[in-house]
Amino acid sequence: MESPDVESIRKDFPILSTKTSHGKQLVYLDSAATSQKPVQVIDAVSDYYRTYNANIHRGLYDISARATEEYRRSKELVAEFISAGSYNEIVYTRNTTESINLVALSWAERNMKKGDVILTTQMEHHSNIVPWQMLARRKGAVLEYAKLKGNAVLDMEDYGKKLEKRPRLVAFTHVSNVLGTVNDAKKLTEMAHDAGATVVIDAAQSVPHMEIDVGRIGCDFMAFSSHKMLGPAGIGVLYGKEDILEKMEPLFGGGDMIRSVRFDSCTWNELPWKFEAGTSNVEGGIGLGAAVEYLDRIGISRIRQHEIDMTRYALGRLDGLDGVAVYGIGKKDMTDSNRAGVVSFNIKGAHAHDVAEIFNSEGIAIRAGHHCAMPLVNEVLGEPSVARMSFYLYTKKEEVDKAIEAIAKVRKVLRLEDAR
Ligand code: C6P
Repeated sequence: MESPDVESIRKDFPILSTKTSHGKQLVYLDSAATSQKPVQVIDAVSDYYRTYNANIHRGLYDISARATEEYRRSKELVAEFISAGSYNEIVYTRNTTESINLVALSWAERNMKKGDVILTTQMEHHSNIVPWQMLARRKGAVLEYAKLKGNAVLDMEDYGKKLEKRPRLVAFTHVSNVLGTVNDAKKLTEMAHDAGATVVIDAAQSVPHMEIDVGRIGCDFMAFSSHKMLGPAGIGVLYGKEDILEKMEPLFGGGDMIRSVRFDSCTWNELPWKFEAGTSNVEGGIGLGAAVEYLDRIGISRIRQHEIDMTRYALGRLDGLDGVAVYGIGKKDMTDSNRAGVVSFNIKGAHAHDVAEIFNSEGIAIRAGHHCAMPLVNEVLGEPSVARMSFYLYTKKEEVDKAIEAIAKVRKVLRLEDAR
């Protein structure tokens, strides 16, 4: 597949030509935390504020009608992007976290009871652990974690064994934000359905980076965030199968989510509006729509291929570096389908926070810490923290090279030569 033209893509991202406080060219290797935004998204939000800022679903005048139409259109774009049946299945929330909590507080609250099992995995972000722990506490349900194999991939045998407990709900991440491991979402979903479970997929790290077809995967719910896919922060998506969303109760009550209200009763609005109480994040929706159009124009499969290339290149350059531990699937086991553009590492003798600070002095933005996956980082990998670089459509090989050079600088500054 033809690679995207990274140099011309980079011209769309104003931030990538800025310098950091150290006078260095910004090298942004933290797209798993949040992506940068192209001018097309910035302009779409600015255009809304400048030319048709109005509340939606309310005004009987031109600019409100236009805002309403653009907001609705963004849902159509998102629905098409993940091959949902229609935009009725696209509920806007604040982020992935809120989307998962919506499932926990609405669907699970009504459909789960004492003793029911919730199955998740050991490679989850806190967003896909804490809501289930809270639910388990409220309901007296039991939370189980499928183990990892070789600290890198899901142990399918253990997953299968835990499914024998016939969980009511299975919640797993499509891509780990620490290991970069890509789970086989379709297979995990099929197995969970065979065991009678409802399936929630945390797709925060997959929807921005790879082709997603919710119909093919077959999941019941999928959660993701706009800010990780070139769109604005403060808006996220909960995809839900229409028949399931229809049966669910709204989480919040108020304006816009109702059809009619009397002093003694009310009825709900149709999907997806029944889950969106109060004034919406209109600019967020419009920006997300522009982000999806941008991703579509470049082509998500080409973006995925570029990230595979960057990841292979980074793993190759890290391979064999003295005193550097790399987490997740290694270079020799990496295939075109099992790893995403997230590479976590540690330098022996250096705390990951020191590593990130020294990288910063070179203008390189990476993340260090537990990455909101404390059970995975602390209890499975046995590390207090890890450093992480992550890639996107605008990442260049030269930037990976700079990161590799920065590793040498870390060793020099911290005088680690003797620690080999
Ligand atoms: N991970 C990272 O640096 P929100 O914050 O709701 O937009 O996304 C939460 C979330 C859920 N699942 C996965 C797999 C994630 O990676 C994230 C966000 C960021 O890794 C911030 S902690």
